[in-house]
Amino acid sequence: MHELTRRLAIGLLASAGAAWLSGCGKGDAGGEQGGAAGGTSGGGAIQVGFAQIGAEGDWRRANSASIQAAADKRGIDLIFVDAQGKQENQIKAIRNFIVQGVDVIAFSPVVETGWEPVLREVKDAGIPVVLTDRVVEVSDPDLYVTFIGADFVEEGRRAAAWLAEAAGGEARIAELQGTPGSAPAIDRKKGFEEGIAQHPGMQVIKSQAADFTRAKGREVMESFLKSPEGKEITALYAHNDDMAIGAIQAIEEAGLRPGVDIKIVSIDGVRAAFEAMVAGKLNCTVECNPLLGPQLFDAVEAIAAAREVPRRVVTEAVVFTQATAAEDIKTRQY
Ligand code: GYE
Repeated sequence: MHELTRRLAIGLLASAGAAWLSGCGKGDAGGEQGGAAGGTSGGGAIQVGFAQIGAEGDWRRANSASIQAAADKRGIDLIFVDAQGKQENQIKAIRNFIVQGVDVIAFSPVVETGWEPVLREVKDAGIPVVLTDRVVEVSDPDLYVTFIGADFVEEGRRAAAWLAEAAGGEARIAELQGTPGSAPAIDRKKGFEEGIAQHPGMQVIKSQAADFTRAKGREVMESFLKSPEGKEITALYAHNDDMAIGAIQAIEEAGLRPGVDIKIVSIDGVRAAFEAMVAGKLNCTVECNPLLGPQLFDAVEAIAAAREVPRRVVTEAVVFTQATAAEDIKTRQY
């Protein structure tokens, strides 16, 4: 067991994290096989394995850049894996991190379910887990230390509240959902439905997954517009900006004016959304901050120093509209 692992072990035993070490020690699972990677971390730097979902859009790219920059700045030895949108790749990466004997494993789970077996292996190896951006659904709360990310249900509620106000409580809505089974798709749908439930004149008449990408957003919106109900659509709610931007193209191709004939609200607050608002094509975006690197490594460093870590760190949701977009864009960081 190298120095940091030992400190971690002592720290965790002294805190609520003791459960991780109840099985075999970390050294048993990965110590000997850790090879060069284990040695690096033994030199003093904290070694973190991060399994990213992929690079599906602007939000995700900003999120990855933030994590890599924060690791660099703090001298964290980061092993960053891009799982290309596949849960099986994330699970593979996590298993490799166990073999490498990293100090902390962090990841953004592509979907909510199906993590219990691999997280048990991580727990048995005595490695603490930090979730960023998306949460997992597990029966054992000790399978991760903390979850850092936004309240997606609240984002959905805010999108609904903005639309209800802007549309005077009357709208025939098309919804573009995120990746099926992902926390943001499930929760943003739920929050939005809650929000419009108070307005009988607001109804979702079309709803389909478009995987958080521009290409899919465009394709699905095109099919919505061509469907029998297409002409009735007065508003679009997209679970992220990228899908809204793809949909804007489909709306223009159909000879309609996005932002005017169809009011559009989406979530993320990426630069391209502000550009679309300045151009009058997107009406509103609810910010979901992807710059989670500093908070992730605050948690990692606290775990390594055996300090208390909050179970949940929530990032704020701010609503931005066309009214201030030209000013706001000047200070956007992503
Ligand atoms: O909204 C979307 C990305 O999990 C909050 O994932 C994240 C979402 C984000 O693909 O753009």
